Amino acid sequence: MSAFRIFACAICVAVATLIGIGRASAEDGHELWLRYRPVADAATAAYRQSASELVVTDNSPTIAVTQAELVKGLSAMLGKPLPVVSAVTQDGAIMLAVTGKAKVISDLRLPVAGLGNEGFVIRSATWQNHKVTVIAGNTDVGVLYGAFRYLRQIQTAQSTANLNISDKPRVQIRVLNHWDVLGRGSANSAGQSIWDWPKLPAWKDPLYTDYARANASIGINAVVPNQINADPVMLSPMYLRKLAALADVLRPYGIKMYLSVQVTSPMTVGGLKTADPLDPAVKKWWADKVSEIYTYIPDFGGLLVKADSEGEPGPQSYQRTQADGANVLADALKPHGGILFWRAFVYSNDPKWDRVKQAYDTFKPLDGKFRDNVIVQVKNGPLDFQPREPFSPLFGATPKTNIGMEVEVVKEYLGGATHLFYLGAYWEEVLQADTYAKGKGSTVASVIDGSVFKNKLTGFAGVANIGTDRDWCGSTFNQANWYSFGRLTWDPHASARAIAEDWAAMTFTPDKAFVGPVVDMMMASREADVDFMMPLGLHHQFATGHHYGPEPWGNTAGREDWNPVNYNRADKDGIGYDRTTATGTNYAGQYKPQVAAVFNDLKRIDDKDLLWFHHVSWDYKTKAGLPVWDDLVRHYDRGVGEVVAMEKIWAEMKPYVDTDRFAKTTVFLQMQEKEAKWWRDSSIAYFQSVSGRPLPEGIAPPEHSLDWYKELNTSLKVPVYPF
Ligand code: BDP
Repeated sequence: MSAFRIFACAICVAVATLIGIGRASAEDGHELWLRYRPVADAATAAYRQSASELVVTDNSPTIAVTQAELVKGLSAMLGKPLPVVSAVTQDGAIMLAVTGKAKVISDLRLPVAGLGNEGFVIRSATWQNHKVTVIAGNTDVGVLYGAFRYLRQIQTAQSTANLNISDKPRVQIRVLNHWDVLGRGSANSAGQSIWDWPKLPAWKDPLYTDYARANASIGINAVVPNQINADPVMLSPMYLRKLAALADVLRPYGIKMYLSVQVTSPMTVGGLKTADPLDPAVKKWWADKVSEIYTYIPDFGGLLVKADSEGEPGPQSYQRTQADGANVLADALKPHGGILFWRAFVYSNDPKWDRVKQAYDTFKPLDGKFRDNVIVQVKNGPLDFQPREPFSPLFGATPKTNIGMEVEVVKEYLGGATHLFYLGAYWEEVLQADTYAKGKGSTVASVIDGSVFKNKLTGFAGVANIGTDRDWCGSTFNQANWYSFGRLTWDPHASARAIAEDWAAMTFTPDKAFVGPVVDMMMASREADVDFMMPLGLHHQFATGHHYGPEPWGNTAGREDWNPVNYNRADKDGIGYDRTTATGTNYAGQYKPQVAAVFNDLKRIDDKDLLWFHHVSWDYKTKAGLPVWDDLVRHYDRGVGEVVAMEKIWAEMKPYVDTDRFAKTTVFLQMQEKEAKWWRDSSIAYFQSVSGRPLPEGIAPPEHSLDWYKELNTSLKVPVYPF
């Protein structure tokens, strides 16, 4: 390029910047909600007044990363480098203060006593004749969380004057489960694994640091990096070294390393003849192996186990209980302060056994039998991350067992990367559901935060949706699911709408004209997918081969526990799965009487749960006053309409969004509309073929024949967009 052209280009850029062209410049989403774009001009002066310098007197690795984050964020947002000093020199100083190390905490009598190890106080005050803002915690990790909270204040256009914020997590272990396979692939649509195992421990990809920052900013403090169907090689010294290197990167951010293991490891790794949990040699093997892990990672968090499920071996093979299986590992972890997550996702494919009853039937009788360092990890619903499930009846059923919740942050069954589906709205519905475990108000949130049964140990796990895509999650709106997961693990009682508002402001712009409509769209997005996928309580209607797209006709010999027809139970007379106490499988009876009474009673049950609990005739009138056939078809159709409505809202947001992220979301919504039609039309075609009913008035016939949709599914071997 000639000197003249370079000069001319420079002028163009300068002019463009001056007149504002390029303000909505291209972004690839990699910065997530930590973009730290300059605040609106009018607000800068006030923010600068309370952020003139950063006072740091401690030099732990966590304080170092806290300092780096504040310098990065505040300098960028306020358009002025933030000086770091070791004592207050002017008004507007921000002070980082750890209990026992900073006099300012006792001088100002900051209320740190009840904050625990991870809480913080942010207080505006006058100290040594200067106006200051103190970010204080009992530990440096508390201060780190406080720093992110302070940054959020500016990112969401809130004032930083007169601050008096105090917060602490309500759940202890807030963990991401990466279902990543070792070859860098990922099960369940989360993209390629971010863990570059082949190059660890020598090469620590900078991506890990950004990953840790993002997690710390939303309170996540634990990570299981490997597949739930665990590869035993993870327990080898070679992989433990890799794991230790990763743990070193995550540690300053308050994140502990956990590991998923198979119960047969004593055989596959240790060469023993059995993995019977009560065998003394097996006990010793686990104790030794766990001690070995701690030599690599002294603050190792603990283990996660999937047993007796989907081909994974477990204690049942030795006629032992789940508690026997768990306790041998818990005992091995106990001397080191380690925790065991033992999953309740246990089921067999015996067609006589209603699959949704199995976890409760297996675990309820074992209440009180698990060691105190065990958390039984229960999926939010009793089946498998479907668009809507009633909350698992295990929540609230076991007063003497630590129960943690597991959700899928990855949208394995919910449209993969593309659909705009804000899971915060889904999880809030589950968390706010009342178990009646100790009378009214015993919500699932109160069970898992330990308040209902006074548990000393609490946990909340999410299956990560994070991969090597530039935007981490495959789509910008999937980032909202990572974000809201973290925030809900910190406070399961929090409002999904308020979290979405913060996310939208930080990820795009705090402009109310943007945040308002976008958050409305996010909150409505959940019901849209329920409507076009599985309305009125239908469940497990996806293609069983790859979990993507509809297959209500699916019926493979020998897989009664997976077959969609076994769940919709549609025939010429009616539809729905009878799980009532009087005439069905009595799954409803696993809930407390106040809850069971509603689910059992056609008069009281909400339409949204109808076909989960009842088999009704096609003429049965729903609460909407329509025959169930008509109502079903209208829901499918409404779902498509809801996606079209989202497309319209998004189109109006163009002035607020950079070109690339705007374009990607636009295309994804178009894809979602096509898929919504696919779900609607193929489901209507199938149920019409079974019921023989005419289409309700005003509903257009399916675009293709049922055979066409069946043919499409046979050609889809993996989850791919087929249009
Ligand atoms: C199912 C997933 C499968 C997991 C299983 C689990 O499709 O890959 O292994 O859940 O939770 O939904 O273990």
